[in-house]
Amino acid sequence: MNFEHLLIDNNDGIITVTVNRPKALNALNRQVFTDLKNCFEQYKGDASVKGIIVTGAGEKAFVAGADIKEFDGLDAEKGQALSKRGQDIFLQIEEFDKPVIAVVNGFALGGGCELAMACHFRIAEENARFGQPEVNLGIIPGYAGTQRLVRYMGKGKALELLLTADMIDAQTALRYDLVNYVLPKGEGIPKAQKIIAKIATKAPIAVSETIKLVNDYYKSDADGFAGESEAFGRICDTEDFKEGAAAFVEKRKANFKGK
Ligand code: DAK
Repeated sequence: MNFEHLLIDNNDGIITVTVNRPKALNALNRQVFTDLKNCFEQYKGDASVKGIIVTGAGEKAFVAGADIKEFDGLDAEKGQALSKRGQDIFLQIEEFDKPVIAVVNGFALGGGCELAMACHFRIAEENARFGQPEVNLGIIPGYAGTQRLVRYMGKGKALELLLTADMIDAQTALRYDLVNYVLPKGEGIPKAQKIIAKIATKAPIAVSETIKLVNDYYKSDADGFAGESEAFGRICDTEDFKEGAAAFVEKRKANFKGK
């Protein structure tokens, strides 16, 4: 499938999705959302896919926010519907069954920071800048920024960023637990590829159940402890569990099949 604003690279099952509107600093217009939705739908359940890296095209930006030039003509009803649509698409990313890593290679502002936060974790390159500047525009985050920012850095730091609209640099994002690594420019994608390749050697069902359970931690209606026990039971019935245990005893590498 071709996408208007996404570049796709498939490197032995590690998919790099590059938001490609560099002249607008990769701002998220409606078509980018549609492309992201179709892209994650296409790869979900594809056994050949090991994981997805999300990044931005050009030298300056990961994604500099929602496309401000599309804000005209919004009213309460349209605004709520658009917010829900964006949240649902970002949830689709968060609930993807393989690892999704954001490589933040420049500005990640507003919707861009929200996109990065929907990924399972984040690698920042040195020029990364994070912020939720919505209050400058008279709005609030609409793609779950008020929720996910608090999860990563806690209430005090999140509120300071949300209310001041200040940007933080990559090192501060590391201190705030928003990113896992800060690397020199150009080293983010190789690092993400290495992590995804490592995860791809593990049992796929165990990986997808773990992602789901960790996501459940943040859902008020999910009983994570019960969910873990149920998933553990299901996993005991898998061929991969038998293979993993047998490989350990036989002192060899496990050959997992995702069954
Ligand atoms: N939208 C559209 N165009 C953008 C853009 C954006 N968010 N950010 C940058 N651009 C465009 C600029 O207009 C400029 O285009 P031309 O003028 O050349 O045509 C080009 O990208 C290069 O930008 P600059 O010339 O400004 O580049 P600088 O290096 O000087 O500055 C900057 C970089 C990132 C500091 C600056 O571009 C900037 O402040 N950009 C805006 C950042 C921002 O405020 N982003 C929006 C955050 S609020 C919603 C739900 C959620 C949201 C909205 C609605 N609904 C449910 C309806 C979320 C809102 C946000 O994301």
